[in-house]
Amino acid sequence: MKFNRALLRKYFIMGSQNCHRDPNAILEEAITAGITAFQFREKGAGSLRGEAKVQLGKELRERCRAHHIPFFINDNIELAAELDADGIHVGQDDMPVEDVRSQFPDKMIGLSISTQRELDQSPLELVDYIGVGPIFATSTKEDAKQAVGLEWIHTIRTQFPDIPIVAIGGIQTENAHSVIHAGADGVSFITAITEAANIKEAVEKL
Ligand code: TZP
Ligand code: MG
Repeated sequence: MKFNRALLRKYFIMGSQNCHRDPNAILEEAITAGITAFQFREKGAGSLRGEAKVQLGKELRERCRAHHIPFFINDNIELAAELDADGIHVGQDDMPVEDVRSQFPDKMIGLSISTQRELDQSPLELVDYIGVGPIFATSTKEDAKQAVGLEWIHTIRTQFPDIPIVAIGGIQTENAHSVIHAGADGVSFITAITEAANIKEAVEKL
């Protein structure tokens, strides 16, 4: 699948540890409601391991394939290969982007950027998009850094007018538009959907 910045607009991230009910049902509802990309992030307290993780990944992967929704894997290179993911998202402490790109010349690659130093030192020419944040405070990621605020999006956009940017961290229906207004191509979110009373309404507002 070829990268297109429009796919960043409503980028849903989820693992079973984020779900109070069947992850397959949540993803199906989110797809029907209009998400533009999905990332499988099975990680942290309560997450699945081993074969159970692979099995859930396969189910979610096939669900995305059936609806032509790009399927990303967080971090895990082996799993991205095994599930034939469309893309992979890596953080600054994961496998170096150079290695990910040489292993996956044709997959979409996203890289997290939280500081000016990371922005200056990362091989941006090798990635399809950058994930920036946490924009707002979040308790979803156990080791999340301090919130960087909307200004950070504006700062990056000024330095790199064309780079595809998806923002993350504390993004909810009420603040998503401020993020787009600040210059992001899209918003990524976990609890805005996994905790939503009405997924259809939430995706529409995001
Ligand atoms: N990376 C930075 S913040 C975050 C990740 C994975 C968690 C985002 O979760 P939420 O519920 O959308 O704030
Ligand atoms: Mg990581």
